Amino acid sequence: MAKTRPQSVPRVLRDRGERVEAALASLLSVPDEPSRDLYEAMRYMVLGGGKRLRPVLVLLAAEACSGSDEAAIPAACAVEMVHTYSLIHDDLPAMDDDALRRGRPSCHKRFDEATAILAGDALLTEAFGVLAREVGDGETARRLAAELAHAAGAVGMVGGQMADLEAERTGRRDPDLLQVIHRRKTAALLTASVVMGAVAAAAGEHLERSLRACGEHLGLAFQIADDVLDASATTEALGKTVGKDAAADKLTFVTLYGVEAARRRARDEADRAVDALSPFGHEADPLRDLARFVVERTF
Ligand code: GRG
Repeated sequence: MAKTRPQSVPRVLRDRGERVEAALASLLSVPDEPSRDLYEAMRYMVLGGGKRLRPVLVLLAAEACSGSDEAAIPAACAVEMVHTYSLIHDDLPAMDDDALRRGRPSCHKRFDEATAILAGDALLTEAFGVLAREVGDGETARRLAAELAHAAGAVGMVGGQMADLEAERTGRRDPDLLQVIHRRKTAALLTASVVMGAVAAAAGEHLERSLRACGEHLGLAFQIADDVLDASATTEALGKTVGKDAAADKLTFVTLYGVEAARRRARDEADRAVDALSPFGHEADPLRDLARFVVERTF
């Protein structure tokens, strides 16, 4: 029998991404009540493009553990809601002050600042509502919520954003600080994505530990590649403003080590992410391919 050809990564992202998008559209249907504008803003950002990397990681990690997509979909949606909230708030004038996101006007430009703040708040809250309502088993829902809260909060993404702002204010240039910022601000949520896939699939401690290690390396690889793209890609290709790191003299792998060294480090982290998947068989191949893709991507 002819061997089935593996799907290319962009196709995996598109197929699984569409599944997640359909679930998100249904979870965020617009109610017939006064807060319609709020839902419009939430839907504008959540359903407005994006690579869907984090929710697809949830699904691929679950598949690597022989779990079903169906069981992992609520976790995938919750992660994408938290990620989208972070993008909305990151674009605000008090943060990165960016007018473009996912190839369209950012949320506060399309609506207004107050609506954007509230849309972000509502998405963050709704993410935990989805886990509480849509995950059948109570203990699994509790573990998913704990993992997501840890990754998104003060010791994770929000803490990383704070450290990033402080580095900008103080002008501190320190490789250790850079690692802390990248691990918290970006890698924490990517790590949570693969761990949540394992939890949704009831994979057990051993596989969960391997996926956590994979996520930590993949998360760092992703952010270093993002630093490289900011210095080398176009605004059209990325759908967000490029060249901001150099303009603001931000602390990144590129501003600290240069583009070529940053590329090498990103590839090294991606290799480590793949190595961490050694306990898995072929069912983890899409995850391995995605880890490699993260550093070779052009968007
Ligand atoms: C709470 C006021 C307040 C603000 C929070 C949490 C936060 C602000 C910011 C989070 C930090 C952040 C946005 C990190 C950037 C990580 C990153 C590279 C995002 C881009 O991810 P992609 O490329 O985006 O996967 P798409 O659009 O494809 O989903």
